[in-house]
Amino acid sequence: MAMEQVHRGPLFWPRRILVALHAAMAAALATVVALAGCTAMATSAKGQYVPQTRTYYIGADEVDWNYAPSGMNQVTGAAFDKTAAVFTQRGPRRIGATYVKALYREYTDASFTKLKPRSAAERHLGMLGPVIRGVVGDTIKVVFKNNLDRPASVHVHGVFYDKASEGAPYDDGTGAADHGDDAVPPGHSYIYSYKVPDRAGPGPMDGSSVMWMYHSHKDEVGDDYAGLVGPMVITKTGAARADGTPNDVDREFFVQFKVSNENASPYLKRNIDRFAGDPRSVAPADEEFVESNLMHSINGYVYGNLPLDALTMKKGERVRWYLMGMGTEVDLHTPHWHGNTATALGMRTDVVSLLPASMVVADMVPDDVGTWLFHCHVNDHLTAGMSVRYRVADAASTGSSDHSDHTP
Ligand SMILES: [Cu+2]
Repeated sequence: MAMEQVHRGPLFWPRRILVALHAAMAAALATVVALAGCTAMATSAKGQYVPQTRTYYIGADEVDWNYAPSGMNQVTGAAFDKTAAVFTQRGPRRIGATYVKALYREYTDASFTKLKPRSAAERHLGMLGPVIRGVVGDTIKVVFKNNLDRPASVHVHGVFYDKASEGAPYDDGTGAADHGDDAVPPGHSYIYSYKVPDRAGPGPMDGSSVMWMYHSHKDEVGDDYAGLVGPMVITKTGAARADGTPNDVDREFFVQFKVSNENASPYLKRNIDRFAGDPRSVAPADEEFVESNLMHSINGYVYGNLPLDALTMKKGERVRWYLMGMGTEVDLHTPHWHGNTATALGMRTDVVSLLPASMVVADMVPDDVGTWLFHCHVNDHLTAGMSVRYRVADAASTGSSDHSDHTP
C-alpha cells in the first residue's frame, strides 16, 4: 500500500538519500562544534584558523609569599652573607623574606573553588599571574574574582577593549555602565572581554608571538607593589597550536625583573605586625628598614631561589624568553645570560634592556650545555639578589617541562 511506503522508516530509504542526509548532518555538526569554539577544531575543513573564545578564571588572592623559600643563596650554594641577610632574615625591626602579597591566580571555573594546578612548564612563573593566551582573530574573556579586602581590577596591554573592559578608573567621559570594570569591590566578580585584532599580534619584525602584560590599575602603584601582574601572549594566525602556543617554539619562559618595593605595598603595616620580631619598635621611614624591604627579585625570587629545574631546557631547543620590567626609576634592568646568546629586536645579544613596563621577546637556541647564571647586570641589583641560574641539559636527557604535551 502507498500509505505504508510513505511511513516507512530510514531503513527503507533509498541509499543515495541516506548518503546525502549523512553529509548534511556532518556539515551541520561541524558548524555547531566550530561555533561552540571547541579547541579540538582549531582549523576549518579548508585549513583556515577558526577563531576561538578563550576564557580564563582569574582570582586576586592574598598570599604569604616567600622570596627565598630555600633559606639559602642558591647561586653561591652557601648560607646568606651579611648583605643577603638584610633582605632575607627576620629581626626585631626586619620583616625578612616572607610578605603578604596580592597575586593573580588561575581557577578551574567560575565557582572559584579550585585553583588550576601549574604544570611543570609554568612552575617558573612564581609570583606572576597565569599566562593569558590568544591567537589573532580570537576573543579573550577574563572572569575576574576579587578575593581581596580592597578593590582591584584587570588592565591589559595590547589587545582591543572598550571602556567596560579597560580596568582603570579616571574621568573618561563615560557613564556608570562603563565603570564596573574600574574597581571590582571585595568579594565581587567581573567579566572582562577583549578582541585580538591584527594590531595585537606580531608586527613585521616580530617572531610568531608577542608579549603583553596585564595588571591591576585601581591603585596603579599600590596594586603593582602588592603583586597583581601577569603576562599575556598573542600568537600569529597560522603559527599557533590549539592551545595558542607558537608552533615554532619548543619552550617558553616568562621573567619579570623588579625591585619589589614592599615599603609601598598596601600590606606594609600588616607585614610589620605579622613578621617583624618587635613590631612596635619599627620606624617605617628608617633607612635600614626601608632598604631591607627592597626585594630585587625575578618572578618574586631573590638570590637564585627560583628553582633551577623550572628554568631548565635542552640543547638545540627553540626557546623563547618573554622579559618584562615594572616599577620605578630604579627598575632599569639588564638581564644577562651566561653561556648562550639570543636574538632580541632582530639583533644578536646576551643582554636585554628593560625599563618599567618594557616587554621584550628574546629567542635562544642554546648550544652550550651546563648550569649558567642569568642575572641583572646592574651592579647594585646583582648584589641585592637579582640573579638566578638556568640549565641547558644535553639533548638526549629526559625532561617534562616542554611543549610535547601541547601538540594536538
Ligand atoms: Cu636590575
